[in-house]
Amino acid sequence: MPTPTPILPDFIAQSTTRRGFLSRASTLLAAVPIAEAALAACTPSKPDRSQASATPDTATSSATHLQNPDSRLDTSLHAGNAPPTSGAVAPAATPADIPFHRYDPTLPPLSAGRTKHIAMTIREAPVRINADTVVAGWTFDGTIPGPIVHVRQGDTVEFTLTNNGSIPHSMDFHASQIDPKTAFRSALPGHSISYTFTPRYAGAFLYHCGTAPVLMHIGSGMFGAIIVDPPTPLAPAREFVLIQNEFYLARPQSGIAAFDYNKMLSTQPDYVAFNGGPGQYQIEPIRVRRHERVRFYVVSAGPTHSCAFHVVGQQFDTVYLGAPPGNAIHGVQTFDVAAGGGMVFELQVDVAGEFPFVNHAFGHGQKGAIGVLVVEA
Ligand SMILES: [Cu+2]
Repeated sequence: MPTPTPILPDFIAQSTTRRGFLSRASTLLAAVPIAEAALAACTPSKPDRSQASATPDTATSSATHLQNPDSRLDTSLHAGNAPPTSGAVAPAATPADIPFHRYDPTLPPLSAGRTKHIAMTIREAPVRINADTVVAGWTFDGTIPGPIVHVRQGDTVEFTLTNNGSIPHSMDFHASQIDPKTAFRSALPGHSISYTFTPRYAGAFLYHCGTAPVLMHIGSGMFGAIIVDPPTPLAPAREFVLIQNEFYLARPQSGIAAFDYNKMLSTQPDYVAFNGGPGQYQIEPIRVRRHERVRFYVVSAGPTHSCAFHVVGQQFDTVYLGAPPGNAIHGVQTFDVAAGGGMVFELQVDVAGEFPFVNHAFGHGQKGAIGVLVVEA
């Protein structure tokens, strides 16, 4: 285990209001290089061009003059200015009181109407990822991953992000095609940003915080999936979303593990998980019935590794390489979903049994990227 290092909660109390943040900022930045790096990455050297064309922030002050951060700063950090360890914030909490919540993998139904109003709130929250481990998450809506978003190709998605955290954050929807400097700009604590997009392609897409260092923000829990249906619905199926991610953890302080940025750079995770809980679907499997069509939307959040998705004892009758229903290939044993990518897998099981679904890159499967599909007669 690494040498323990200071965690931000030593400097940040429970309050995450903008006023509280600003009053603490100078002390915080003097003591915590990574927070400084994150803030510096989000502070423009020129006036914010996004103000002219983007939906204005809901709060008004000079603090709103933010521009999209530049993820090239990841490289500069690696080159010599790497932070000591974690950039995560461990909120005040008693780990024993934090229950484990199984992340429901079921694709939520489409809501009515062609305009989808999606709102998320960024919160620093302790999250239990298994029986032994509570992490100091940076979250969308308090969970890792954030909520599953389900829309249709051609919908108008009106998105609002409210930052109740202590440093700037942002949102990058891979289902959008949009000017990232405008839409994916960072929101300071206490502020909101809004933008609108129309998904042009169906499929399984990642969303994530895009504030630099992106590695740290995704690595600290800021990711999720947006599922886009094609105009003509696919065949009826039991539909599940699996988002793979890695956890790189520092030694727990008071029972809560912060995230370890240098470990993220090393790309050797402590855990790899589907939907934020290593092995959670071994403990409580996904259940379907014989002959039901099963559709997995598999998204690799990373921050670094891909997912060689495989179901033991089965083959996928269909894998969509791109937007379904096109680009289908058939009779597939394993297919790799790249970090930052998403793909759609289908199978139909005609025998009852227990079928593990795994990342067949077993160094990652062994670290928790494994679950069980129970097929009942
Ligand atoms: Cu973030």
